[in-house]
Amino acid sequence: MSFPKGFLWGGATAANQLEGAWNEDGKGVSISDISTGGSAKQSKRFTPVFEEGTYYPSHVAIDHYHRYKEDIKLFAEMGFKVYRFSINWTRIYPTGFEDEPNEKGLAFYDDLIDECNKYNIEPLITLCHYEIPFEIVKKYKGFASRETIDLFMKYATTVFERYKGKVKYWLTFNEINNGTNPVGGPLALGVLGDTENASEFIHPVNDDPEVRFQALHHTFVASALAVIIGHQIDPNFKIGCMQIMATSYALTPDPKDQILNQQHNHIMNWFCSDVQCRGAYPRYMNRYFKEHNINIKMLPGDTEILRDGHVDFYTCSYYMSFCQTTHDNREEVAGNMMGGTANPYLKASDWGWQIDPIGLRYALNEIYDRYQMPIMVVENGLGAYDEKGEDGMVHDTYRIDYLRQHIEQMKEAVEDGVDLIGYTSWGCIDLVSASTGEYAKRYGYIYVNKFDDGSGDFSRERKESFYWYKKVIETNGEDL
Ligand code: BGP
Repeated sequence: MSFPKGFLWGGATAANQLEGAWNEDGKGVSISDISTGGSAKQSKRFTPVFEEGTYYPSHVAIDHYHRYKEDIKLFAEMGFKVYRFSINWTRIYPTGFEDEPNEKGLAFYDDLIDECNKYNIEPLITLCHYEIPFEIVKKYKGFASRETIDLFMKYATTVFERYKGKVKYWLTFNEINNGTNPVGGPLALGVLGDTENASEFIHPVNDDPEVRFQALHHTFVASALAVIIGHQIDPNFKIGCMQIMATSYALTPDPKDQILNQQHNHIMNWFCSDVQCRGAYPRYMNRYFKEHNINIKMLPGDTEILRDGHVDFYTCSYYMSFCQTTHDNREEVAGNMMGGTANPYLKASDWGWQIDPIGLRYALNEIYDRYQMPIMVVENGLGAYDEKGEDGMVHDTYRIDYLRQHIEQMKEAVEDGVDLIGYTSWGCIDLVSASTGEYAKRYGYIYVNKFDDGSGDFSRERKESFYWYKKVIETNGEDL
């Protein structure tokens, strides 16, 4: 039982969570730039206008913009075969509306990609990782307006043209299915809710399902057009979708729980990938739209675009699982912008995310049965408080345990016959958390000396997990 030869081992990040330099070299403001850090374990706070004296950790993040060479070198030392990162749309088109791209923004990614290629690290680029230009959000509510498709395509075409021949793997939208829920919609799709009541949540929630699902439709069309045009620009491009996969179980054998769970899975785990992998809306959405009074406006030609623009491979994040129940005695748990009922058989992380390695094997089997496409797990990991030991090193054995158990289950899935082609664990270097906006929730193999009170010199240090992951990659997952 082993991973296939050439398996793509690596790590994943997102521009808005590690680059910093949020307004340097012509960069514009993205939807992620307008949030402060929250307090640990809570959500970050949305600020519709920048507040004097307020600390926004993501604005400096881990200063990767100026330290990328050191970071890529460390990734190479671990033996990375692939590095997943995002291009920040607002470095290329600062407001989204410019006619010409910002050369300085492109120059940064030229250098970053060259640096990866220097070490034979395959770049895997996310086109939009919660980084919609804020001007597009203000003017159009992001993808709620059809106009945003063209703005996105202008950006996607620019980077495809620039990096043809140099980059093979692309993902269109990070965790697109986060748009199905009111809390995730703003970040994933730019559909901000009422900004006047914006103090409590990551972003003002959008609880109008019609707006969200219309925005999702536009995002599907944009994603499919990117696949079509990307393949025209470089036939060797492999362009994938990216979903949050959170395995969901019925809490009890009560058939009512089973049906509820099936319905939850349809909307949360399958709807977006069914459209993106199969190239058409799934039949169960007709009823859902009818019952929720949702009328999706589609233009002639959209059906063909979705059909022709199905993705080449499936990718997902996987951190946790949930249960669903119709019964009252449930204990609610929260995850990354989602929620569900607690599973009594599982333990949770410090942030309450329920840890479920077997749920990953289960999910990979389900995904592969459904699409028969190559799969990559492009996010997975344990957010934890790290403390340095007496020897000055972080001994993150808890992180190693989490990762080992998940990799073991991926191995099982490969043995089950799943075509798993790669694994990029999340936050391979410590960075700013998406849900809390803080440094305290760390995921990395590499410790970054930067803290939520603003102190720290950004220096990088190898954790115990660094050496462990190096060995995992060296042995292609044999020595865990
Ligand atoms: C995913 C996001 C990432 C990342 C990760 C961990 O949903 O794609 O951007 O942040 O979750 O989440 P958090 O940072 O909230 O712990």
